[in-house]
Amino acid sequence: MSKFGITRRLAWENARSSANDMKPNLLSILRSIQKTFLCGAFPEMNHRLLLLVILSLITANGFAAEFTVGNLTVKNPWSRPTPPVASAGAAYFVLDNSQGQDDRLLSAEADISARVELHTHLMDGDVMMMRKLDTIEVPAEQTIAFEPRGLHIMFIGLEGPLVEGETFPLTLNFEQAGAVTVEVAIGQQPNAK
Ligand SMILES: [Cu+2]
Repeated sequence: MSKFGITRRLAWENARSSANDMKPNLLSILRSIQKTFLCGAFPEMNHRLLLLVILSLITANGFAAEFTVGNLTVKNPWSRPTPPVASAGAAYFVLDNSQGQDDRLLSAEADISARVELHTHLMDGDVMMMRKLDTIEVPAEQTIAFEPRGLHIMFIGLEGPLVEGETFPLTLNFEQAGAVTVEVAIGQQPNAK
């Protein structure tokens, strides 16, 4: 929130100083027209818009989560809610190795299912198939997206449904960086950053 406030203030001051340089001062004329028509005619609408912007920022920030181990950062781990009868689920995140060395994801652990596997999707002819991987390469200076229809952590034999709004711990074991336990948020896919 504070970051946004500073950015907005800078943008406002830049706009104001460039407006001062203008002769004739078109921007201030435009602004007074905007003030008359927007703020004068629809004051409530402007307040509602501002509230919406603030709320969406709070929500976006509320979802942002980062977990660091060594030079690796796991960003925004999330999982889709599952229906009560589902026997499998998946977790996704962004794995940032932009500062690191070559590494390898060896395994994942969670106590929400009988088995936890590393998976990817591959095209088999026209059909997209899931494939179990023994390990996942994490090259230096790269960011890898675990996402629907791509790499994911697979939970097979769920103990219970994954409920929207809840979280669960997931441990990722890396060859170089070691183990990191992240908190997976069950819900919709967070905005990519
Ligand atoms: Cu899978």
